Amino acid sequence: MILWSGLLSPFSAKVRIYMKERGLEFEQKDIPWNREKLWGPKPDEFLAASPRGEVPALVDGDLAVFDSTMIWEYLEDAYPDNRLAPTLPNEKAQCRMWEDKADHVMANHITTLIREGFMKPDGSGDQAALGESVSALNDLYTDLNTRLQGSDYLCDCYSIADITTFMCLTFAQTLGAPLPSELTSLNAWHARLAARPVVAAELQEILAGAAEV
Ligand SMILES: N[C@@H](CCC(=O)N[C@@H](CS)C(=O)NCC(=O)O)C(=O)O
Repeated sequence: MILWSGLLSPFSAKVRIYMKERGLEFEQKDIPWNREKLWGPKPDEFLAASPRGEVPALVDGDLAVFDSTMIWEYLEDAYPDNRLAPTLPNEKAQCRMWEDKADHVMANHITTLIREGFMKPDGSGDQAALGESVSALNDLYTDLNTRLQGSDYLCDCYSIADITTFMCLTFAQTLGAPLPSELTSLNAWHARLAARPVVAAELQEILAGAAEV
């Protein structure tokens, strides 16, 4: 399988971790990112697999799948051993909702932190928008902490919901929305995930890549 990814894309990191945790082998082809041109250049071969021009996209034989969620759902169906998503309907629905909250709510706030903070390090960014996003992320951290009280993971097993949320939370943390220390269940969960060998290796690569942009 070929995985079109971006080293600094949380959506790509989520799929890389997911596939490595499951022992699914793939060739990684990265689309570069820089502050001036953002994502690109994008080769035709990539655009053929990803009609939105977004990473990640997966090519498995004749099939091209775009969007991180569609990718892991496909992989759960096509390669059912050693799953990383619950199968019971209730747990599966909850897992998908936590994943969606990270992908769509947390990620939107991260975009604001990147656009108004990281890209404008001289303080010229929209400070009100930054403040709103940090505050919304803190509310989400509190929800996550409540969910994790008495549980090691967001669902009934280590799952794609944990991986997705972990990646968003880690990006948010480094971009100006740190984890409050009083949210002990959330901090313990974060440390638990960061200690997983696959996750730790991925984080090291991302940090090294981030230092170069
Ligand atoms: N919903 C998509 C979002 C993917 C996405 O937004 N990818 C960004 C990188 S983090 C991208 O490729 N952007 C391309 C561009 O802006 O040109 C997913 O889950 O895969």
